[in-house]
Amino acid sequence: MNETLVNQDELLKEFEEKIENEIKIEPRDWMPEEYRQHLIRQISQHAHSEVIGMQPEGNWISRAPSLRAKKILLAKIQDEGGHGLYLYSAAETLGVSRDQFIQWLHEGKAKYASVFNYPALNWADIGAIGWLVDGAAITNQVSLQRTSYGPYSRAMVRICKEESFHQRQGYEIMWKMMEGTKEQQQMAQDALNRWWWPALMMFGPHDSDSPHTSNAMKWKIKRESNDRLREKFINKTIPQAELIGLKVPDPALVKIGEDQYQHGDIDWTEFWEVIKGNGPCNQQRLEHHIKAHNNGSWVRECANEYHIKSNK
Ligand code: BYC
Repeated sequence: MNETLVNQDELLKEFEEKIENEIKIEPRDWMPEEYRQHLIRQISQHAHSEVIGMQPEGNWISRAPSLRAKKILLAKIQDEGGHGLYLYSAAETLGVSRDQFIQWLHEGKAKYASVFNYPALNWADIGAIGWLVDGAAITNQVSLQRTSYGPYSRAMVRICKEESFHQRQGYEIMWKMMEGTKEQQQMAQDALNRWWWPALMMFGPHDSDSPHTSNAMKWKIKRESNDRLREKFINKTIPQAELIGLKVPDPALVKIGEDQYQHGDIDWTEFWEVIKGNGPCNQQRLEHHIKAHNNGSWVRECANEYHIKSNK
């Protein structure tokens, strides 16, 4: 038998044993090309989501209702930028440069979470984003802390610590509004009505329609499926809504056990349309990112120049 083939078989066996035994795969370890490509796609999309996700909230920094609220929102958005950096760094260990990732984003070849293509219309939306969008993200990310690729897993551990604060600040905004005037209560309910379904869509299509789940579970990149995570999120969020007097906008929702719910149909046509670029804010989000990236070119040039000079 051909010597390289034998060697490939041995390397694959070693890789599979590591996965089986919960040993992390590290950047210099041998890995199947499909595993590497899978990670490049998922981690870079995750990084793009963090950075594009700064836009709907960034829009409200200058209009926050108090200095306290402004400081909290600023810190949260800054954290999201940091999450993007951890994730781009993790993705770069797979042999693709940051410039390439950004280029794929700008060319529309890389995705980012569909939820960020919806507008943040008023202050209650900032509450709903923190509570629901960060709440959905953390449900997924807690599970991803056990992902098989070392740099991704370590980035997730750091991100989760910050994300739980984000979820709480969003819930606090909703809670305060529910203690306020009738109008404020209506704003909070309206924000929940608009963000509930896009938040459920963050977990991706049903398992039966998810082309990547099978490999992701086999290689332990994902530790729980899209539907399982969505279920977990729903089960913990509905009691939180009820506690402050909000009603989840799902007429088909059924309680099937202690903190266990079955949800109504998700509008998958809307999901795929948003992913294809036809959501309310897709064009705006991408154009803004391109503009900000181009405006920042002088910073990158200066940093490179400094780096070259300081290494001479
Ligand atoms: N949005 O086979 P599937 C944050 C795509 S930011 C867009 O199930 P997979 C925050 C999917 O990519 C944190 N696209 O895929 C920041 C695939 O298309 P491609 C956000 C989606 O990868 C600022 C196709 O549909 N979290 O917290 O097994 C402010 C088939 O899907 C979506 C992450 O990014 C979607 N929702 O599972 C506030 C989590 N869903 O790639 C908050 C990291 C599916 O073949 N990512 N697609 O062209 C993941 O965990 C997984 O990639 C997903 C999808 C669960 C999203």
